[in-house]
Amino acid sequence: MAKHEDLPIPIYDNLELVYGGGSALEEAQLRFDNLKSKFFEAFSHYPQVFARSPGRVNLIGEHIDYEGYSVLPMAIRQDTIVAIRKNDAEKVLRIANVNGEKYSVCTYPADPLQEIDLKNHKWGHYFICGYKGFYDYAKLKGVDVGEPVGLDVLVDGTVPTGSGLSSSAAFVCSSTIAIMAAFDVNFPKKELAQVTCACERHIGTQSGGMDQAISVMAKTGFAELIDFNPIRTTDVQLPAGGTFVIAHSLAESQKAVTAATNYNNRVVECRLSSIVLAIKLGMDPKEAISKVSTLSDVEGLCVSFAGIHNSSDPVLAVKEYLKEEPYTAEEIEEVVGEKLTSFLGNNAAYLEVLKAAKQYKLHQRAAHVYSEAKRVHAFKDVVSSDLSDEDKLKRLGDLMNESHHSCSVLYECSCPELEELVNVCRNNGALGARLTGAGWGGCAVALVKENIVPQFILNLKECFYQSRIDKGVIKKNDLGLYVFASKPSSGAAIFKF
Ligand code: NG1
Ligand code: MG
Repeated sequence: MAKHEDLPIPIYDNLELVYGGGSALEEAQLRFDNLKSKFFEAFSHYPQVFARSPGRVNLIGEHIDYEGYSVLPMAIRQDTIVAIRKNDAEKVLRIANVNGEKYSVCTYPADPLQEIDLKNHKWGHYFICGYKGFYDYAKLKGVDVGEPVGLDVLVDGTVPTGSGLSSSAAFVCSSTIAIMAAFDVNFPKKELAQVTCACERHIGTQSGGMDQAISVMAKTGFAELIDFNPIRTTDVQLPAGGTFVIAHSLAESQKAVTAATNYNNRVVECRLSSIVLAIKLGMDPKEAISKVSTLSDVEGLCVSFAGIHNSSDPVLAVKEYLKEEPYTAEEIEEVVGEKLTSFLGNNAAYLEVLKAAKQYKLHQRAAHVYSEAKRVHAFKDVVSSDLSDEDKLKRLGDLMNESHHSCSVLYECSCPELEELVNVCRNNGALGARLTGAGWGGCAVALVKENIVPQFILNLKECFYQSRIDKGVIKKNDLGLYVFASKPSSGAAIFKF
């Protein structure tokens, strides 16, 4: 039997298999009906096909996907649906949103080679990421999709934006898959995960592949351990009696806009720490620059380090060889024997980071990555151990707390609102709580015993959200959008009715 990740995206003629039954199904039906009629209003014809792809919550393994390490997310029920139709009349891409007040129509030429205007951020840019990705990939596979044509597109997203739940990946993946379906082609899931990861980088963030992988490959009822290079998934059945509650800190993190000082800055710091560490562990500087790009590339070298220290633990190598005080650019250049701009300069996003950065915290970032990578495997091991469910949940909670501490102190990707929220979760009975996604705002995820979930959510409302409702930050009626329990949901799908 073909493996799940080798299969193409499923094509359905009804909503049940994705949205289940009851009120969730009714809600989905309303969304699709609304998409259809608004599509007709906007473009005077009906959509040809729909694609949906979900957001995700990362349970553990933060900021390590781009360093080549495994992560453990699950898909959530909130998703992005893209309705699409080819339009031969004009070579224009028209991208509209059901929430037209917040997201006005974006138009682009039907040109797969167009560059995205990063200085002028628009929500429609994410569709263009998928558009470019589709054409790149079709070319790579030798699939003839003919001359570019116009596309009419209408988007409906329910993943809260800037919240660490991967609204961006849900949008990029559903766009790529919708375009693919409009051209009547379909590719294996694991290849699509790769394509969508690469094409989302057109938006400027030098991200790893976690979000797209889970959005494309998720299965109902399971979290997934995702390995990279090549992308593989392993189903993880979470212990009974525990529920993940997602809660928004109400600080929005606009990653595409703050990339140079936040997300991409950390990517560069990791790159630099991997090169410096490799050199300290005996690699020739020229070789290190050309061969080492992630901290996982260096892990093997720690085996020779083991000869002296009787341990191949990369965390110990970091302690031994990377000083705790931040490095200046000059200090790194002295170790490497080359200017930072000369070996990172071919990447425009990296250059922006170098311009903005005053110093580089190599020790702290590497210590986070190596310890977080271990926690992911510890999490998986606990799940498959023969401990009681009760003990498993307790251990998983501890690992989540340790992960948060590392993100907050070593990686410095938390913020005051997230710190407050994580503490409120723990003080109200969560077994563990941590920021999820890139951080600097967005959501926390808490592991909570199933039987206390309703009370837990009420307590969060009282202790964290009420003061913000009083100040008018959010509306009382919208609370359900900001704090909710989530079960592992299914991955991307195509609908043809
Ligand atoms: P969010 O913040 O959910 O977009 C980002 C990256 C991931 C991963 C996490 C941190 C993108 C598309 N995704 O997720 O690849 O690095 O941060 O673990 O930038
Ligand atoms: Mg994102």
